[in-house]
Amino acid sequence: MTSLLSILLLAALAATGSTATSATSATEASATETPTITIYHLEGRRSERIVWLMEELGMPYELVFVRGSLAASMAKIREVNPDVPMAPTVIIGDQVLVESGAIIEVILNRHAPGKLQPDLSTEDYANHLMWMHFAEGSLAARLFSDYRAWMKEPPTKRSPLVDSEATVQYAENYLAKHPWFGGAEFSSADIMMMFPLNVATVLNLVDEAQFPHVAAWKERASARPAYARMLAKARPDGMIGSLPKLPKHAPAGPRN
Ligand SMILES: N[C@@H](CCC(=O)N[C@@H](CS)C(=O)NCC(=O)O)C(=O)O
Repeated sequence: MTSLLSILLLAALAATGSTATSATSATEASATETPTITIYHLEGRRSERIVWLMEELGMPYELVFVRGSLAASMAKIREVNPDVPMAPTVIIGDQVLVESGAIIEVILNRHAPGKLQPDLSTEDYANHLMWMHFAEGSLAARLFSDYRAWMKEPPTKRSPLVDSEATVQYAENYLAKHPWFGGAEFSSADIMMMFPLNVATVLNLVDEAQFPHVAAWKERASARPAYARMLAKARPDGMIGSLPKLPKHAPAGPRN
């Protein structure tokens, strides 16, 4: 991942020299007493998840990044999190946290009980939690390891192991039967899944046309007003410093 970000940062460095730190807050205030939540952000990256979450909840937050420069935004992250400078880095009160899924769970469980998670007793809850973890633990992990390998050497056949296509197919199969990754209702699992499912198609790890339910879900999720507010605040100039698309992914078909 470090070398990936180096590529990404180099691309960003070549792109622009704008330097404005943006601070923003959602329109509605949280009912509960919540410490200041500060999101250290890289445009177009996983820190969008926390911005989207806060916009869905209508809770206030501070957003820190340098518009148009991933390198300068990363320098801001390093100031508060020199050991593992990653986006998102979030400061809640005086606690510095990484891992988007854990950050989301802390915010929901402490400050927004009953919101964006199915009830604990339901089958949907177990699916929701599985997708919360699948997003990083299996999907993003497979996508970025295939990306690295296939950039070096274009694949000629599928791996017998669970690969990018298998992980996206698993999401497709679930969405064929459920509207959201939390089952019946939109939940924070949908927020977690958007980044890697965009990576999968934008970087050409899989063919978009093979996954119509994923495509329809992306449209539904990105039509939410909170998603549009997130984009306006967290990606004001669109995507910057993108990694190059893979020239070729593994051919579809059986994995053996
Ligand atoms: N599993 C972490 C991944 C965080 C992560 O790798 N973020 C990327 C940007 S999308 C990053 O900051 N990479 C910097 C690096 O790996 O050096 C999460 O979900 O928050």
